[in-house]
Amino acid sequence: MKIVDAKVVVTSPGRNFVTLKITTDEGISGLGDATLNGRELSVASYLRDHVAPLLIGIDPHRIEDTWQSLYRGAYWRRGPVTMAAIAAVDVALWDIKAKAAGLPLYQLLGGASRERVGTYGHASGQDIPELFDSIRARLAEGYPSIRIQTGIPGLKAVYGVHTADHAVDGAPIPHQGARPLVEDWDTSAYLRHMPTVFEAVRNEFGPELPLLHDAHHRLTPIQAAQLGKDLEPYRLFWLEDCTPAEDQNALRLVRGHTTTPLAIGEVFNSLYDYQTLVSEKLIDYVRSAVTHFGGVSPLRKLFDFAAQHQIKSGIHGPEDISPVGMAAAVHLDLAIHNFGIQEYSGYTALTEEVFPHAYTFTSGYLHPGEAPGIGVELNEDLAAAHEYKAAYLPVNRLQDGTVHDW
Ligand code: GCO
Ligand code: MG
Repeated sequence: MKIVDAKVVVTSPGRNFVTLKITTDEGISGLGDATLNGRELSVASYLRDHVAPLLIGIDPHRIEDTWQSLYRGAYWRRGPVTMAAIAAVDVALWDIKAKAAGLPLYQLLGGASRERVGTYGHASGQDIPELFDSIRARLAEGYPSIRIQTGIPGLKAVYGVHTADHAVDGAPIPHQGARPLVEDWDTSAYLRHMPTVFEAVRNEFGPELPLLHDAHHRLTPIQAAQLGKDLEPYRLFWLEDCTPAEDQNALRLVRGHTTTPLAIGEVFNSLYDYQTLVSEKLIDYVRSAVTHFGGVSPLRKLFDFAAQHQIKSGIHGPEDISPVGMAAAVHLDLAIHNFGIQEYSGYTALTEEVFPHAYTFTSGYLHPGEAPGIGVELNEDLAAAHEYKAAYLPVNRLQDGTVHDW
């Protein structure tokens, strides 16, 4: 079999998605997700201008060799743009291999290790009553675990909370326009407020509901240690991205002070970003997405490395991973032994129409389905009818105007 075409499709059925479609001389084609929120066209160019020409004529079955040649052959290593592009190639080749074998991808990854994939959904509110309503809505949808985010008294717009500019579940929709939205931040107010939120939620919903929270990279190590300690009575499933993720050493200090489980890694794009974190057991969950980590091949290696240290998976699954990237994630989730949880907040009806898929979401649990490959199609006509729209993620500033991590 030989690759005869590699085409990049950029579409915006509500938000932007970048999809790679690889076609072979035997008529089998594969899809990969290359969406990098707020920087979509850079990945599209990297793929179109630098990667697609290298794919023509090669044997699509040689997944590892292709991955290594794209990674090592560029000389310039890692980075979100490069690794999202390589991820799209890797997933499209796995899709082709599994279709050629007539099997769903999870069978090629070792087969099912469980019956279904547990998820967490997003609940948020400007205040506690609104948060309670949102938690009740997620529970009614069947979610077994829930991430909670709230507004902070005195702040106008906070990450993860429903406002006019955020989706109903609190997932950030990049601001469509020439400049990013500016949000505001006050770490002391946040650190005072969050324990009161968890106390209220535990009082209302009891001790058993698994609760998660995302600090979105905003704390120093000592602040994160304090928050972890303050939240210990409420037994979180995880505290996510408590410090800016690129500083692996910061987690030593946090870990030394708290038993609150820690999750990190949605912005990582290579196994090397996890070397210290995993080998020193500084975290409990690895958060990388197939789409931003170079694909199924390297993410499988990360999970096997993490398993040796009793660390579990928690694949990043926001709405800015397309259904193609989500499907690849669900195949991995079903196959690996050290599965932890899958983030899932669903898609708009139009996105579902652009990407019809075999995976199912039933009462809080995902299953990849039995269609050969990753089980996702691309409706190219509908995709073409919804053109790319320039969009930015917000920028975060302290009240004196200083830029802070968003
Ligand atoms: C999450 C993430 C997302 C990111 C988004 C950025 O835990 O789901 O933090 O909400 O902010 O993916 O594009
Ligand atoms: Mg996050």
